Amino acid sequence: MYAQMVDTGVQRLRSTEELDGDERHFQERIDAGVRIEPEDWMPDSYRKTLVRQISQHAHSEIVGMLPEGNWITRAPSLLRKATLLAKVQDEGGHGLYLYAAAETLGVSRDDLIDALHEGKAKYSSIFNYPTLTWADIGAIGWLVDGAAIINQIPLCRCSYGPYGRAMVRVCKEESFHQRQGYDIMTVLAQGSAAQRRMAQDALNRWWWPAVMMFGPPDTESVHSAQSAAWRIKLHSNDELRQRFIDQTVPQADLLDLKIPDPDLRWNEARQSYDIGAIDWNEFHAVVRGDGPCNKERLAARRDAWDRGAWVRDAAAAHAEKTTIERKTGETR
Ligand code: BYC
Repeated sequence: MYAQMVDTGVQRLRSTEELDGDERHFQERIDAGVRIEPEDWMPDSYRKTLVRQISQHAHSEIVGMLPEGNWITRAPSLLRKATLLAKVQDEGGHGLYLYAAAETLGVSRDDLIDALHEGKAKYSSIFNYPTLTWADIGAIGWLVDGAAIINQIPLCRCSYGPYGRAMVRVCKEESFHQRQGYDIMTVLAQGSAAQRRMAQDALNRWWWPAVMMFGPPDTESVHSAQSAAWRIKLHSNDELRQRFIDQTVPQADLLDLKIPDPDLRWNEARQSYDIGAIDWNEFHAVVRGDGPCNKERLAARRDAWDRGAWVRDAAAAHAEKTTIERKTGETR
């Protein structure tokens, strides 16, 4: 089973009329568009749902540093290297805002990170694919950050204050990331025949995983109904996926690259693109841990954690020393 590893306690969606007391008052506040803040009363299942989603999101940001980090030493110019370094650093920052937002719900960052390292927590399927060429860095910025923006702009207006506020800054940075990716693709697409082939190959490999990033189809999305009622989700997985496709196909046309889907067609009646069948078996396999790079990604995260132990120890010792100095007025 690929879903509900975390039991959020939601059995079925109940209407406002079926709720009473605190729960009813809570739902009425949500329905009125009032933001929920950490000190407000909230149902335990709302808290658990947010911890699940925000921590998965945080893990995705820091695991997402790995495929791109792989190219920092091999970026083709100093400018590209500096830009990629800044982007990867931004993703680390996004992870930090999100872990901090999760902590406002009463969980500890150490516990969340342990769950990631023990393979109990999910992170986005997209980061289990390899970055084989420089064009993959362009494709990630263009497609993956492009998809992230479409998913995250509505989250800026979600019902939980700290999550929504974190998303405002994240989205601004993601739009810079998307542009740097599209710029890499533009240069390659206008370059030599070998560079054009490289750009097309990256699009071929990243297109379907990016389409899958939005999660299972609405008919199989176990959390959507309750998360929509709580205004954690403002649009369904399929709605956002369609928005991504409609936005991205013209961008591929502009690059004169071909989306790897023989069934892709403009649907005049719907004013949207129709696409071919998505291979959900591949999605489920990647989420289960059987993607091309799942093991490598977790091993890299555990290794980074172990090798960073001295930094955490030094920071803790420094904090302890300055607290004592502040209390006693003595310099040690
Ligand atoms: N990969 O009922 P559903 C980034 C799981 S960071 C893995 O629809 P929900 C970036 C889902 O967790 C991108 N698992 O769930 C970073 C659930 O399993 P559990 C990350 C997935 O939560 C660096 C089950 O499938 N963005 O962009 O209502 C560099 C059923 O799904 C995936 C976020 O995290 C997936 N793709 O909706 C560049 C955004 N999809 O928990 C870029 C915040 C679904 O029951 N998250 N699952 O075990 C969300 O918006 C929602 O959580 C989702 C899923 C739309 C992803």
